[in-house]
Amino acid sequence: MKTALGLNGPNLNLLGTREPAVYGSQTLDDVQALCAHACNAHGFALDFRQTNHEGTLVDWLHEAGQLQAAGTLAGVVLNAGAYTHTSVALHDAIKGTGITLIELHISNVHAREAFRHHSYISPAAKAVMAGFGVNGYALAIAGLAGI
Ligand code: CA2
Repeated sequence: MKTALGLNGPNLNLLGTREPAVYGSQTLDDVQALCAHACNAHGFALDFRQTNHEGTLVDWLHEAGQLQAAGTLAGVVLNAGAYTHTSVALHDAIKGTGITLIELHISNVHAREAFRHHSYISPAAKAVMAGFGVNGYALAIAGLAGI
């Protein structure tokens, strides 16, 4: 069975506690349950994580690269949070590992502040998903199943 890796960056542990108009009212635990359901439907195992640290995300992307090399990675769904807009290190890690990765945003970043319009992740990603709320995670997992 292949593994889908759900990686979440800074402040996403706050989901469901503030800014419900932007991010909805579901918690990250709810999102994990939603992803587990989607993975079950598509025959994937789920590995779901969150960190507030950029280097930890880089380490996890390298881990994903090892799974990909072993043929056991379905793909990565990455919500890099604000690091999306700042991190050359994440860009390089995705490029360097050659992993299949979907960039995900809960909100439609293009309808928000200008500083959220640029992504260092997009040029290295297979696909980009934004604006579907937390249900976008399930849609992204379905997308991995179709690749
Ligand atoms: O829309 C998304 O998923 C974002 O990746 C979320 C990031 C933001 O910096 C990106 O521009 C778009 C922020 C995640 C912080 O999430 C919070 C949730 C509830 C309360 C406070 C922050």
